[in-house]
Amino acid sequence: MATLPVDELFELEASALEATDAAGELESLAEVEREYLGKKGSIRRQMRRLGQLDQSDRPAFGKAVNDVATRVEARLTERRASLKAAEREAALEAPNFDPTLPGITVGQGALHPLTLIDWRLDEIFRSMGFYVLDYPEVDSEYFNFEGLNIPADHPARDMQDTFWLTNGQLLRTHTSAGQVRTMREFAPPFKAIFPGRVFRYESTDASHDHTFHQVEGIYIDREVSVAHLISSMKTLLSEVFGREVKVRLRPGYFPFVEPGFELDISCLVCGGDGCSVCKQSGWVELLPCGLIHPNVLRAGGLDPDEWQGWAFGLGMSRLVMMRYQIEDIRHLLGGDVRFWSQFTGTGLE
Ligand code: FA5
Repeated sequence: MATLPVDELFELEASALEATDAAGELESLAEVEREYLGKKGSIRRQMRRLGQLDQSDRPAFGKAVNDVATRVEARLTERRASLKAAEREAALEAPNFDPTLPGITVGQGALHPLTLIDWRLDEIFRSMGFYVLDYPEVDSEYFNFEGLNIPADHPARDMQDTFWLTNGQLLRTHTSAGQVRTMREFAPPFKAIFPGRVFRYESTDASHDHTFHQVEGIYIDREVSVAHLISSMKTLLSEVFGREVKVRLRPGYFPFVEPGFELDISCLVCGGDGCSVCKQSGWVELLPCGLIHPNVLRAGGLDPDEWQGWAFGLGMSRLVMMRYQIEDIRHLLGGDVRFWSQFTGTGLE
């Protein structure tokens, strides 16, 4: 070891330790670290001397350099901790720190009213034995129209102006696009709902948006009845509102149901007196429904002589408006957090 050039190494260690102890701030400490232990620092540079040593002396010298680096590193870490502690202490003692000031409050999040109603509907329908399903927003012409007994030249296509994609697919105009899919997926008898966003290429007003939410419901069994359909719809509404609500039933035309109905709700924004939501009529179209057309059952792979079904297409956005007395549908997807932070709860109470 006597032959090794360790004197300079130990001198370096002494000066590194001294500089470490002398550093009065974290910044100057970082400078010391760079100077001695950085890639080009003076301790690391000692390694370059290995090449000038006898082969037999190299391991011992290499170890000595590493030991020095470890000791200096340890002292730097110690010093860094004590400088940080001193910094904290100083900040607490500084005259501009007032520990009695209230902290920064973390705002409480809120669920969107659509989510509240969506969760509530899921709960109601699950309790009645329905599956809750999810189908794609981008769908084919077949599932959105053809399979629902609406061929290309059918005037009913104009009832729902469509956003077409360049690849021939479309943004579904209604959740009914899931009907044929469900029939192909599940063996009857079954009951299912599928909530989701739908899109229509139309201008907006207080009760119409181009993007809105519906919930489709479908029930397939050997025998189903209009009476059961209507009573299920009334149960659904009284569960959501927690009381009986005034509804009216009218005949409605949809190519995929026969007979078809329109179930309207007495407008809860104006109490039935007339407003911009109900177009001064006192009634809001909410829940079209009917018995599934035999052609749709066939498209779903079911024999209409053996199976029957009912379906409904609930305007969920409008239901939310009625439930919370929202006077313009465009608030729902307007993106203003102040709007939905007014709603509280989980929808399940
Ligand atoms: C349909 O979409 C049918 N698929 C419903 C259906 C399903 C009928 C199953 C029979 C059997 P309609 O276009 O009327 O129907 O829309 C259904 C509901 O969605 C309406 O009653 C209304 O509440 C809501 N709705 C329709 N257009 C809009 C819109 N632009 N903005 C907000 N809600 C709308």
